[in-house]
Amino acid sequence: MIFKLDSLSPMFLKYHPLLLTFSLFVFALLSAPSLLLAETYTKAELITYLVTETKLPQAFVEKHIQAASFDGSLIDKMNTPYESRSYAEYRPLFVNTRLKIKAEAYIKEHRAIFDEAQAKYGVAPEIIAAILGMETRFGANRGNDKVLDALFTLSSGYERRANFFRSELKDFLLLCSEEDLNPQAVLGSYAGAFGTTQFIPTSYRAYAVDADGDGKRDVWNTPKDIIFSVANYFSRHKWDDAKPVAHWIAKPLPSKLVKQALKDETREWRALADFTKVGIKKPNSQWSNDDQVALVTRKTDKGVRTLLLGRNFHTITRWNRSWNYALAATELAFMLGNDKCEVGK
Ligand SMILES: [Ca+2]
Repeated sequence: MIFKLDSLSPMFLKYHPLLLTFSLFVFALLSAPSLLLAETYTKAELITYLVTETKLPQAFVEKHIQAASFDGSLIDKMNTPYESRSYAEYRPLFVNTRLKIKAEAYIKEHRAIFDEAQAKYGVAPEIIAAILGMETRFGANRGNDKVLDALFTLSSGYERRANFFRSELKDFLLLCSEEDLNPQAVLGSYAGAFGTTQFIPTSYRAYAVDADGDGKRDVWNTPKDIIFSVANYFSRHKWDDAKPVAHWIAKPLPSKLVKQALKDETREWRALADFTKVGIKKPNSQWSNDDQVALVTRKTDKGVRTLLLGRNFHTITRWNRSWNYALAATELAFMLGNDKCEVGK
């Protein structure tokens, strides 16, 4: 259900919209006749673009794009995501006993698969289960919007990210062709994510795994494909089971290094030892002096607090860029018994 972003760099996001529009305009001039000012194209132009980019048969692209409907309510949903809530509001949606019980049952039911995935990819069952629980409650809530309509709508009417979603639409048609799916029949979230894993098309094409070897990467109903696909994604984004994720710390003493680190947020990583030298205490024995860490401050219901982040936190934000999401996933994994995921109070 939750929107993922893994193909745009943070720098891209920092561009001012005007600058972005301008650079797209320049790019459009340089690469004419392809269309780039997304909000202005017609279905016919979109079909031409998609046929050129995908090399799929014109008839296939035309049939499905002509059937795609624009749904303005999806754009409203994009503009009010769960992730923009405060952590105090967001946390209880996922860090709760109900989801913990579901996750424990899911791990128990698929214990052998989880163990195999951990041996192969080095990703613990608790973090995979936390992700699947948060995404879809283990497949119970995979979304009821047509992915085709969602991606068509966002690629033509969600100005801020239109080009991103048009590229996802391209990959969606490709994956439907590759996996022999009817594009008009695939349901998912309002942001075009689908399956128990809620992959967007580019992530599916890059990271989904056919773990049971039946020739299909079934992220909807095959537990082994689902669990291995998440494990593969985390492994490819450098998850390390041996390392902690994040921990609340006492407000650090002001120092040049801390000021710089907070200014950089996660853009520069430093050894924990650099911070312990200026008075920051190691949260617990899960952390080592040579861990690569970053500091962030966040507004919480307990005021502005400082969070020590490890590289694993960054890995979760590659799955979903929301820090609310990443912190809740970490807390849920801790509730499931993964001591590396302790974030403190
Ligand atoms: Ca399979």
